Amino acid sequence: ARLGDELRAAIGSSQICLHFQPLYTMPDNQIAACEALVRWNHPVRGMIPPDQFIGLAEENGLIHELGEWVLRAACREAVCWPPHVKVAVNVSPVQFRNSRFMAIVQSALMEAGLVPHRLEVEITENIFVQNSAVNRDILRQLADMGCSVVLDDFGTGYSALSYLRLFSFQKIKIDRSFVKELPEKSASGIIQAIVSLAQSMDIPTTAEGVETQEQWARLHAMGCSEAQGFLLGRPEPVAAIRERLGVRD
Ligand code: G
Ligand code: G
Ligand code: MN
Ligand code: NA
Repeated sequence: ARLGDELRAAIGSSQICLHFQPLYTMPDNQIAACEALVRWNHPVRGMIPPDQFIGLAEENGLIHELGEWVLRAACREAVCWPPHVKVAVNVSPVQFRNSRFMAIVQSALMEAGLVPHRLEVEITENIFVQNSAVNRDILRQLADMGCSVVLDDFGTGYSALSYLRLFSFQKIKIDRSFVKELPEKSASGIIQAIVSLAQSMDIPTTAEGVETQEQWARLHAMGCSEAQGFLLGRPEPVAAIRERLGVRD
């Protein structure tokens, strides 16, 4: 409960900030997008990683406030970047339960002056677990607005393949747990199957967690569209990502 109270106070303060990690096109290595990853620099505990407070925020409802802050801050940052670079924002399925969710997205874009096609909304497969009619409707509305809807961490969650047909996605991110095992044979098989499935639906794929040149080469050979990972770029603070993008202040 204490950490929850501290999180409530931290949202909107300088303790919470965004880092960004680039997604590179394959094979020509251009930055296609940067993913916003939230950070909590706690005055006593130091840097708390998101997997230690996103779950808490989902439980106590603070994810609505935190998620709205992330969305607005990410859109404001992205307007400073070259216009071909998109911004990817992780959205918790819990945020979809807020009836104001679509209004918040629209307002974040408007306020920042960011065109909708520069926003990629990353959602995990957990989205399929509850209330799929409502969720499907929200994904459809996001896509109709011009945003990209991205299925994150694909292959780890609850998704049946049929969901890929029922929901519309503009991109699929292959979970890093598979990429990590490359070139091991069963991981190769799974990745190849995901890429082929996505290609058959005209959906591009991003491989997450690319750490070695060999992994990169294999993913390219398998037809992956984008790569993200420590080989290419770690999550970095705003100033570093601007420098990477050649933004002059
Ligand atoms: O940043 P890190 O590399 O440690 O991310 C760990 C996890 O936290 C990832 O699964 C990522 O998707 C999630 N995460 C990071 N930032 C956000 C955010 O702003 N909102 C949500 N819902 N999840 C996030
Ligand atoms: O689930 P999501 O993809 O949103 O999570 C992003 C998380 O993955 C962040 O915590 C980020 O630091 C981490 N990450 C990004 N690239 C790599 C990588 O190449 N290797 C490892 N081990 N983690 C990575
Ligand atoms: Mn993500
Ligand atoms: Na992911």
